[in-house]
Amino acid sequence: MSKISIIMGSVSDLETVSEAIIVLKEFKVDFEVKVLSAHRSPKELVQYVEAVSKKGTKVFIAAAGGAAALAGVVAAHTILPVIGIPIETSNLKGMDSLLSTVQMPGGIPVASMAIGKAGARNSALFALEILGIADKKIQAKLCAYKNSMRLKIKNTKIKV
Ligand code: RP5
Repeated sequence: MSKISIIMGSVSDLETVSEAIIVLKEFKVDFEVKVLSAHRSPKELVQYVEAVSKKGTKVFIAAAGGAAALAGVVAAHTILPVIGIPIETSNLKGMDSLLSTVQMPGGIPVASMAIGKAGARNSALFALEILGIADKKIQAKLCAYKNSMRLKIKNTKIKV
């Protein structure tokens, strides 16, 4: 069973979610990806969340845009951590997705990331940080990842 379950509200979210998938592949951590919608396939969504919560999933990543209920509905049906990716939208630039994801009522937490691709990348890293608490190999890879970013900045030369 995959440790990370990624759910997106529509296949149109895949371009953004791919940023998370790239990171998880780089870290060689098992994950699975599903398209399930809080509004369009609510029964199937709940069945899936309940089933994988029992089978060994440790963290959910939920990506949705617009009136983005997905992460919140997932969180309502599990006690596992849920990380939300607010998808950038054409009408409101993802502010709709962000507010729908982040403004959860007390008692049902969702860890909302930033809007769009940066949020997707961070969702994977945040999931890895959660798994890393009990996995020294993941922690070591996270340290190497941060160090490579640090060196890239440190070694950046600009001509003025
Ligand atoms: C949301 O509605 C999805 O997560 C997607 O971001 C948005 C638009 O979906 P499509 O109309 O592209 O399928 O539920």
